[in-house]
Order: sequence, then C-alpha cells, then structure tokens
Amino acid sequence: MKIGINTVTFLKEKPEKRLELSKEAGFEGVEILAYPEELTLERRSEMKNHLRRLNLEAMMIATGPPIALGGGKFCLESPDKAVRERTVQYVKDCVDWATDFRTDNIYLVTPTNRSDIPDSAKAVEWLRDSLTKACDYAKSAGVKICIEHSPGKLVGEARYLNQLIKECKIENFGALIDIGHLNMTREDAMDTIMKTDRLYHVHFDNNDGKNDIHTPLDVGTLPMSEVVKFVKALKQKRYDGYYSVELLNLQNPIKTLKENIAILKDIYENA
Ligand SMILES: [Mn+2]
Repeated sequence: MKIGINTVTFLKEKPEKRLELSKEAGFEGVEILAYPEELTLERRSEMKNHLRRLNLEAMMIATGPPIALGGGKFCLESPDKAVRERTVQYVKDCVDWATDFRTDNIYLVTPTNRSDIPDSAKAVEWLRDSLTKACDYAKSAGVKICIEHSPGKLVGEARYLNQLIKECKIENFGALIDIGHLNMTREDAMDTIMKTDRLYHVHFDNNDGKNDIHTPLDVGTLPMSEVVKFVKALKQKRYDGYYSVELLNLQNPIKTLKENIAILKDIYENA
C-alpha cells in the first residue's frame, strides 16, 4: 500500500514547506494543491526539484480547496457560461500540470450548495457538459479525472456520484470516495466501495457526523470498524492507488499524521 497526504493540511505554508512537512511525517506521495499562482512554469520547476530531492511522488492534482474555497471563481455547474468556460480552462491547465508532475490523476468538487440550486436537472446538464470537455482534453494526455462527493453540495452522496458516473459514460471520469464524507451522509463504507466502478482515489478523515472537520481517524463518530471495512473493500476491489490522509486544524501535525499512518498500516495489514 502507498500512503499519501492531501497537503491541504499545510495550506498556510508555502508549497515547498508543504512538501518538506509531508516528507517529515512519513508520506510517500502528495496531492499538489492546484492554485494557479503557485504553479507557474518556474515554480513548478522548483517544486519538481524539491520533490526529487525529498523522494516524494506527486500523486494527484487537488482542486478541492481552490474550487471549494475560491468564492465562486471556479464552478463546473455554474449557471454563468463565462464561469463554466473559465473552469473548463482551469481543469485543462490542471491536466497540463498533472503531465508536468508525472501524475495521471486530478480531482474536482462541485461547490454549489444543493439548497441553492433551483433546477438540479439543469445544473447536472451544465456539469456534464463541462466534464465532457475537460475529460476529452484529459484523455488525449492520458489523464483521468474524478469528482469527490461533498455533503450538501450538488454531488453530495457517493451513491449520487456513482449514478452520475454511470450516466455520463465518460471513460476517464471516476470517483474519489472520502470516508469522512460517508460518515456525514450515513452511507455504508464497504457497500460504497463495492458499488464504485471507477475508483480513482480515496481520502481518510473523521468528523462529528455533522461538520466536515477532517479530524484524525481515531477522533470522531466514524467508528474504527467502518475504516476496517472500507480498507477490506479496497483490498477486495484490488484498488492500487494511494491511501490519502486528509486532516485539518492539527495542533501537533507531524505527530498526529505519523499516528494516522500507523493506524492505516495496521488496519491494512490485518484487514
Ligand atoms: Mn476529501
């Protein structure tokens, strides 16, 4: 198994520092946060050198934080055509960055609250149209794109995400399943993994069942037995991607991340 980290844990640090701290905590792979201003040609070159020196792999281009916290700048399902076009171009840029970092994986989120959507059929149509364009560009580069289900958003439940994947019929479009999000939408961890056809990535985190607070695996209402079942399902499905840890607001990040790596390794060996 390969264990990685969503570097959003170190969002407040400079990109190079995020990599150093990830290495210090013991990870093999990192999700690169897709902030355009941080990924100019020159800065990418510096980051790639840094990754090489640290012997770290870039395993994912992560647009979760830039899209979800971007104040509406990027949105694949926006009613505003200009926003959708800007977002498709942004995802195309992510494809180029993925190629440059030698990863074949990008994840996206749908930032619109479901309660703010008057016509969800229309929103899904826009989402599908944007995805088709982005995935078409990605396909020619050998890159795959996944959506992460986020509670309360247009793509909220994992079952809804899997239905969307089936309906879209885009061959390089798949799922990122976040076990903490399953805890909030009350979806079964094992069942979800077994029913996901194109599983491109997974996130590990916990929470109080109501707020998406990304606490360590042993802190929250998600029982460890569900994490065990989730890992069992991943092994059964022969998932060979990264096990990615995604934690926020840590008091003692290195110590806590090391503990979470140990928890995951222990579960994996015994599952
Ligand atoms: Mn996540």
